[in-house]
Amino acid sequence: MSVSYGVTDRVAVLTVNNPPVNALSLAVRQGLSDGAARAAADDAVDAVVIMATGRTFMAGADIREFGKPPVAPHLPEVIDTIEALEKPVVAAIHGTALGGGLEVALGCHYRIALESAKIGLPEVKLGILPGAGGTQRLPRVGGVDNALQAMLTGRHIPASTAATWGAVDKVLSADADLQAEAVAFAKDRISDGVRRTRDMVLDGAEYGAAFFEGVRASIAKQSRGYFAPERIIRCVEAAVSLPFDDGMARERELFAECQANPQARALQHLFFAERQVARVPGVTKETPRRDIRLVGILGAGTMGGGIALAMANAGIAVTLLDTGQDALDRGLGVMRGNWERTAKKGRMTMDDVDRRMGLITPTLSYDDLADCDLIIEAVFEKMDIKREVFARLDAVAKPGAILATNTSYLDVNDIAAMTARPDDVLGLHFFSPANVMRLLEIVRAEKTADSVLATALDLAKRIGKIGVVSGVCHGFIGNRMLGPYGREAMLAVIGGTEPQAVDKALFDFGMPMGPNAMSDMAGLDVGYFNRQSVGRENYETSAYDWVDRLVEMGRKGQKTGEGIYKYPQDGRTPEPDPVVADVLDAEREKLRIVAKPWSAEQVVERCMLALINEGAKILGEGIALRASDIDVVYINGYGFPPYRGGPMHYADAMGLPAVLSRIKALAVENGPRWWMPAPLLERLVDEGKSFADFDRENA
Ligand code: T1G
Repeated sequence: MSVSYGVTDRVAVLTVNNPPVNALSLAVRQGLSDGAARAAADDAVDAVVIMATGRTFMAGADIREFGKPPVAPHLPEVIDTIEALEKPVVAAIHGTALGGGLEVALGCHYRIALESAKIGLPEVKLGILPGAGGTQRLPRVGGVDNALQAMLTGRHIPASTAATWGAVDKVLSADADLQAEAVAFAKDRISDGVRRTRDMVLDGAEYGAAFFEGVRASIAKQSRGYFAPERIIRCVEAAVSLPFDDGMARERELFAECQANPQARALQHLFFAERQVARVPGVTKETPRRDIRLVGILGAGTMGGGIALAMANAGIAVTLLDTGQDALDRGLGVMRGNWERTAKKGRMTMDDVDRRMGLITPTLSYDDLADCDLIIEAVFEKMDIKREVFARLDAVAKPGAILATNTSYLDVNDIAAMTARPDDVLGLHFFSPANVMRLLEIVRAEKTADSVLATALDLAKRIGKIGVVSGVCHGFIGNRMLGPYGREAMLAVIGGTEPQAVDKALFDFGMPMGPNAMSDMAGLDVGYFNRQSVGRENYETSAYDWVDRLVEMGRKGQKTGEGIYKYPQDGRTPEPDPVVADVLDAEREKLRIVAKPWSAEQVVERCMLALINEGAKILGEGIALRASDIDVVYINGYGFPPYRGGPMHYADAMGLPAVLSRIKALAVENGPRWWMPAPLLERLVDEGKSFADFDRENA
């Protein structure tokens, strides 16, 4: 039974039961519609409560129904039925009332919530907008500004905040008996009668064109390239200027526009992709997990400090080891400074800062790691240093302790072999800043035990990260794909395209910044040493020799104030530098290259096809479990525009036959060395399949 009907003290209680999140499936919509009609006709009923069992009030429409023909009763009509009741209807909210779930609550005449509850309209994250009256009702009960912020960010709003808005009428203690409170509240409303949101008049006078232009300007940066935010604003413009039913009609038009846009499919693909990553062969609910109470971190520098921040933010105690007191003090100072800045923004208190600092125990001695359940090394990226560190860790760590390397590239099997416990070793590749970036590549070595992997997957969730499992190869998933992408960008430059033109092409595609600016930010010397370690025969020297010249001139990027760009303004804003143009001219002369700038389309095509082809190789080699995992890596670790779904979804949207045909053409134009099509790509095209098909068949 998706919606039960019971009567308590002349109050009908409609209870939704559709685990895991009480999504508004067809059965739930039908149950709510029938329950409302039954309550209307029931003479033993004077008021109605709508609530849900399990962990949350309805968390929205059933996303799994998207893409299928909609089936009546449609949610807007169900909500209209509820709102039209002549008996007061109270929504009793716990957990997260999101999307269509909140829209049901807004169609009720009153709303009460546990203080632990949250409300939200996160449809924008799915490339759509609230399509069951949320854009018309939330502005009416919660205020236009609040409603716009809620819908444009998709954030979850605590019940206490929603109450200040007027969107929630009463907030109960987290341990209150929600049903009993709701029944009592509903009885008290009988004398008040119904209060229909649709009848609330919005004074549009203060929300004129200038107001909405200000809203558009305020979101321009974070909504760059997105389709739905503009449509949400237009819905609210309708809410303040049209009668309710006309506003609803406008909402329906704009909802349909969003649903028809490829961004909706891309973002809905991403929603499920980010939940698929936790499905890993050999890991089930029954797989034993190890208790992680105390984490040891080697290295108090940028990475080690960031990882320590991430752990302490999740309430996990840390023993932070470095080789020198100065390094330790510096690291602790950076951590305290980070938290104090957060406190200054009002997102935590100074007591929180002290509590978090209290979780960090600095030390200079390996012996102090003896009680750690997990030890993560974030020391210099040199294999001989890693080997020495792991040999020492193996000697001090307790039995059953997990030993993890934060290496970005190096062979985790090789590192594990330095210990007598290879089954307790894996890679935990954090992305800098480690306390901010959501992606965590969990590198499964040949001997990594299932329990170790299961523990790492749970830990990722516990510290608010998305843990994607990778096999062992040079650069794992993300950095391995970054190679060909960067190669093509650098070939565009040496080929005659200005660095800023290359960067603009990819920025306009939706990347957060271009590869030249990104290289300057990471430090040109990082790539320089990496190329030195792999050897000239193993990379496209013509793409990088000009960059190496810059490094040898001491131009290492932002950290030296100049690299591919110069940074005279503020050390961060890139400006073209004629010195670099001269270096490029000299290199072109050496290579006998006649400068011929690439168009923006050529830059995007070659960088994307290189990315996709490498991704297909990674997938075909079993380094990545799914194409959608690769999408999750690239969106959460490298800023690939979410509204394009990730490189592999983007390839599916282009069509793999077209992708393969262009890669073959590039192989003819540029030689096969870098443009050999991935075998999996050729196989899928032969079989008429997509990367999504591959995932479905290998789920
Ligand atoms: N529909 C279908 N399945 C859903 C779902 C949904 N709305 N939300 C979650 N699931 C599944 C999810 O795939 C996973 O499945 C399981 O539930 C647990 O989710 C008309 C059109 C509610 C905050 O965008 O934000 O309403 O992997 O791992 O971390 O205007 O789920 O176990 O098989 O995320 O505790 C708007 C989306 C829809 C909310 C819980 N609503 N969900 O987080 O668990 S559009 C949303 C979430 C809409 C209306 C429009 C989160 C959560 P599996 P989980 P969680």
